[in-house]
Amino acid sequence: MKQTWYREGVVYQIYPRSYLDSNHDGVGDLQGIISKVPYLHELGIDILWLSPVYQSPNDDNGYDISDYRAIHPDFGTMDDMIELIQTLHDHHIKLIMDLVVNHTSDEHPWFVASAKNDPKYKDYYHWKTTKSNWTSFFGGEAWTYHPERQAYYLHLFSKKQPDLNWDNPEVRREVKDICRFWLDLGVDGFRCDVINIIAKHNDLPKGKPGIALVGKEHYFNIPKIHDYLSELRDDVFVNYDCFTVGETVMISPKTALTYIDEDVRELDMVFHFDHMGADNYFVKWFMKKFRPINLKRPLSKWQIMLGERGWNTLYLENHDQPRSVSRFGDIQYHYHLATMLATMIYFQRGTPFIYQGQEIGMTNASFPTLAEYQDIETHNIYKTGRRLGLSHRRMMKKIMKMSRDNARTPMQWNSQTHAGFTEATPWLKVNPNYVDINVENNLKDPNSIFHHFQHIIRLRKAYPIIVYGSYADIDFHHRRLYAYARILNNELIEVYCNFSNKPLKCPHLAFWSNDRCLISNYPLDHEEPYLRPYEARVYYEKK
Ligand code: TEU
Repeated sequence: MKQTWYREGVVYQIYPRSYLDSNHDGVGDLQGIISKVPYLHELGIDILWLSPVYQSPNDDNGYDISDYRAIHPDFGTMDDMIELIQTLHDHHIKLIMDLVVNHTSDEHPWFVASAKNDPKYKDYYHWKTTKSNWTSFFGGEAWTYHPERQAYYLHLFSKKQPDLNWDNPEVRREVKDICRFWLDLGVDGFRCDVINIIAKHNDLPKGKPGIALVGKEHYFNIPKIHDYLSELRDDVFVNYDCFTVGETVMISPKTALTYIDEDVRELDMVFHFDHMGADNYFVKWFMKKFRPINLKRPLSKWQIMLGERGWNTLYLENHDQPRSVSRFGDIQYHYHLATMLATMIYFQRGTPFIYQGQEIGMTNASFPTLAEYQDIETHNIYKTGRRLGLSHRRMMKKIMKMSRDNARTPMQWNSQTHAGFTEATPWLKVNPNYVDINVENNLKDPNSIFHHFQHIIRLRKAYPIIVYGSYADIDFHHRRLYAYARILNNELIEVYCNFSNKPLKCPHLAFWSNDRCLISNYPLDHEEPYLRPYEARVYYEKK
């Protein structure tokens, strides 16, 4: 497979509201991020993905954009943005922006004009005089009546996020202009928000009745999406040294290849969500007990199915998902669990994505009262659940485990007030465990989670086999062991992870000697072929 910087690079995602507040208003900002570029450089990352910093009424924390070419004053100014790009590039770090173009804010001038039936903008969105039965990702109906236009408009997310009409060539022209604007400013690519649902069936017909996302068959991966994305690629992306990663919801590897196959390349890689279903029935609010096999099965499937045809993204967390250490194992083994999970995922084939705070093992905040949550999805789902007759207690249990705010609490820099994130009142409460779990402690301790992440990143740079080697499972049906091999020419890597809080007998280890071990999360002080709780080991051999 062709070698490219975005395959070899490690990406770090920043949720700007929660990174670092430099001007004491309780909200993270661009100057805060700029001051931490040396920290990112020390960690060793190559690419930064910035969640939205554009002008927005913040109904969905910036995923509702009202001006694609302006920075929200909460975050700073365009000059700050230019300074950030420059500072990152000076440290050899590239930048990708969040491209949110399935919808805009209802306060975007296009929508305001569209609602007035302005001839230029009237077809920028999806309008209907009668609503259908489609439901929204955030719970509730996907259509809202607009009195001015006397019609319903479609919104697959909140009612302040009307969906753009991609059938309109003017909408596509606007999106291309926005992409060029940012690429010309020096950004190196985009993370494309919910990109596999931007195309909608022409007539927006009635959806098949179901419990979640009624109407989805009329917009998930429908054929014309490929016309839109190939147009974007040919008219914009091929002219720049940039890359795109699509956020593609509910997608199989086979369908993913229709976007990312080497011969198609409408997108360079996609995020899938199959492994995010390891503790739920694919709608996160329908929770079930976590079983390692339910994480291993989808991860392995994607490794094998994409094979030499497509490129994987490797992630366990982002701003929409609960913290991985609170989800995928026994948190009593915090250090070993966090480092085992990182070893398990980042030695696979693909581009690693680290979400802010994951490198120090940040955990779910699990706030016990609804008022402590800010997220619109959390509040909407609470209302929907209560309307369906679920008790307050039951809903809070779900929210404490699955709310997106679990991953959005401020970054924990040190053990001072508000974790060093702000001197004001933070927009979302800090997780009280910041006293122990923070960057300062991690940097001091040579055996910290941070240093384990740093070590993995260095190894990925030193051993191309970790990036480009092929993948094969070892002992696939084992329920507590996740083991796999990577192979490139005459080189071999084997990864062994104990996904349990008990010692695990692992006869394979007998074939390896300690001096072949590249990285582990326990001292290598015993010869017995077993793995300790949440132990991870990686061996390397060149024939
Ligand atoms: O997320 C899309 C998406 O599928 C999520 O809404 C998901 O269903 C939910 O977060 C699971 O809890 C993207 C963004 O990442 C998210 O932050 C936005 O809210 C959403 O699009 C709308 O732009």
